[in-house]
Amino acid sequence: MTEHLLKILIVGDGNVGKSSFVHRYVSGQFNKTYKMTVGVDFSVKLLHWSDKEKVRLQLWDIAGQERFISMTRIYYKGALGCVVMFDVTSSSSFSSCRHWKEDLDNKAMLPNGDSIPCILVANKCDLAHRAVSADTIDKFSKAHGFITWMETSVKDNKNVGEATRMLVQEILSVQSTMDPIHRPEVRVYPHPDSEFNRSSGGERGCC
Ligand SMILES: Nc1nc2c(ncn2[C@@H]2O[C@H](COP(=O)(O)OP(=O)(O)O)[C@@H](O)[C@H]2O)c(=O)[nH]1
Ligand SMILES: [Mg+2]
Repeated sequence: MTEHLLKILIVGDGNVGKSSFVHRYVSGQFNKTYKMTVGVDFSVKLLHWSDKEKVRLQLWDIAGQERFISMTRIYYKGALGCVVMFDVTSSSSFSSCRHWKEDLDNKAMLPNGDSIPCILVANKCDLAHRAVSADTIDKFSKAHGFITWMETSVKDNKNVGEATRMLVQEILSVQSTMDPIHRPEVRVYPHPDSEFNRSSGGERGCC
């Protein structure tokens, strides 16, 4: 059994739904009350990807507030994929995606120097008031090198798993084309801390 350890970043302006997205993906729940992320939050989820592969996702939920942006270089280190998120009812959060993608491409790259796979996520599609058209998002996504874009509603649990799956698929496909010495965190299972993994309860209810 091969186990891939993938660090994935979730970036975007504050209030677009990043923490809710991670919470929904990892625990299946949605909370209406807003709790600002300070700095970075970190979650793990184990996926049984195939008969031969497990994927351990590390999800780094990075605060969108300006005052934390200078710290992102440290957080981006070793990331193999990214979700750039905006709120479809907020045109300013969409405009910021250009900045988030540029910032990402400047600070995070694959061991071979390529930019890391990145998906553009248009969240809160359950809300009636859309500030950005699908056509505009589509053009932006293609022009800025995203693997694709997807509408999500964390509230209604729409496309949360699908968006993540698509990103993981792309990461694994990029990894498989890379020289083995450039593949950062691929381990053979079982490995020495497998006992520890078996007893850590938080990640069991996965997939
Ligand atoms: N209507 C709606 N509200 C959402 C959705 N996702 C998140 N929210 C709400 O948006 C607010 C900000 O969410 P949060 O996850 O804290 O955003 P973050 O600052 O990007 O981490 C919270 O009140 C959430 O309940 C969604 O898909 N639809
Ligand atoms: Mg947050």
